[in-house]
Amino acid sequence: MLNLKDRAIERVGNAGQNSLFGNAQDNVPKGGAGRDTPFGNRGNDRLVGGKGQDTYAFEMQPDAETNVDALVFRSNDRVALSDRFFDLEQTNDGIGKAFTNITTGTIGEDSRILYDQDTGEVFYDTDGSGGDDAVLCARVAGSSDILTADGFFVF
Ligand SMILES: [Ca+2]
Ligand SMILES: [Ca+2]
Ligand SMILES: [Ca+2]
Repeated sequence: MLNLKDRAIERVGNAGQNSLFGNAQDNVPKGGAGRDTPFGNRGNDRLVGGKGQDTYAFEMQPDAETNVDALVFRSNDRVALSDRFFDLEQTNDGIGKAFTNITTGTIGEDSRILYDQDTGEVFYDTDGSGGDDAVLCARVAGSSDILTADGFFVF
């Protein structure tokens, strides 16, 4: 494990499995080869998994101004959502009905994670089709692969 909490510098993993921790600044953790888990922490981070099946962790309070991370996705990468800040249930199908692709689908009462396929934006919506606004959490960059419910899990 590389623990890199101190400064807003680039964090770089090696060929093994790395957990890379950012801090409250805007960080660019880079996993390199291997199955990595970049954690941005607060700040508008750029998370780069690199080669291998990587996991992008959403482990802090969503905030559309101070915590929107760019996820440099490659195919088969996944997103992990902390149950401290995301009120979601793990299902056999990732997060199941809580996931809605708003480019192709309609927001329902169970929708929590909204994905705009055209812009790559990912939002958290605490009440789906209810009146509360969705909060921008991340932008997916680097892959034209389309996110689906089973690309997410809760931890
Ligand atoms: Ca962040
Ligand atoms: Ca950060
Ligand atoms: Ca990697």
